[in-house]
Amino acid sequence: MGIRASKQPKAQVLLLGLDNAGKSTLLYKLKHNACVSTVPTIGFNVEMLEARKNRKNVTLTVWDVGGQGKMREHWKSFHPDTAAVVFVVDSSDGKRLDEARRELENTLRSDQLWGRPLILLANKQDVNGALTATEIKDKFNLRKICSGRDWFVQPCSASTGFGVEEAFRRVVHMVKLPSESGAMKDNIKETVHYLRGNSRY
Ligand SMILES: Nc1nc2c(ncn2[C@@H]2O[C@H](COP(=O)(O)OP(=O)(O)OP(=O)(O)O)[C@@H](O)[C@H]2O)c(=O)[nH]1
Ligand SMILES: [Mg+2]
Repeated sequence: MGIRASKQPKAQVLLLGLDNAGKSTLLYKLKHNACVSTVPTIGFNVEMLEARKNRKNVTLTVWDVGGQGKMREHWKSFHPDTAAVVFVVDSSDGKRLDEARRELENTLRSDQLWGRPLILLANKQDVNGALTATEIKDKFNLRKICSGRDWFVQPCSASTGFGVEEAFRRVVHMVKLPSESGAMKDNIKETVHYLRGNSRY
């Protein structure tokens, strides 16, 4: 079983967004199909999720990195080997949309993320008055800032589960596997070791 699992294609997905956007809630909804109560992430969470792509089993390693200001300087440590970026936005917090857009723009400028697909999640759609996915797409000027890469905007609620399966299916569909995009390191232990050795948290 271990041998078969290690041969399975793997890809790394980076989950980013401002603090309080709902990244960790989403990660645990995907992993356990449960609404887990979270605390702000200092450092990162990581989970491996199984999926089917091109009639094969694949493993997605999803890195959920804390979004507080002091954590954002560490986001770039996670760029190498990322096959897809999922950026989570709190659609109910219109006051922080500009801040979220700026952070997304900074992230997409990274050479290490060149050509990687972006899935933007318009989260917290269960909150009354939340901006729609289309409104967020327009405010972020996604068509412009994502030129040269595949992108998609998915409305969802990590709390209720609305749109979460669709979001995951979209990530699986858009992510390029190492066999499609060149060799990528996929050893989780090595990556954790690298991150611990290169960060201050
Ligand atoms: N109403 C509603 N609340 C949500 C949703 N997703 C997350 N939350 C709440 O938003 C708060 C922050 O969620 P987290 O998942 O911890 O946010 P985060 O993006 O991981 O935040 P950091 O770890 O600080 O970067 C929690 O109180 C969640 O319960 C959602 O879809 N709807
Ligand atoms: Mg978190």
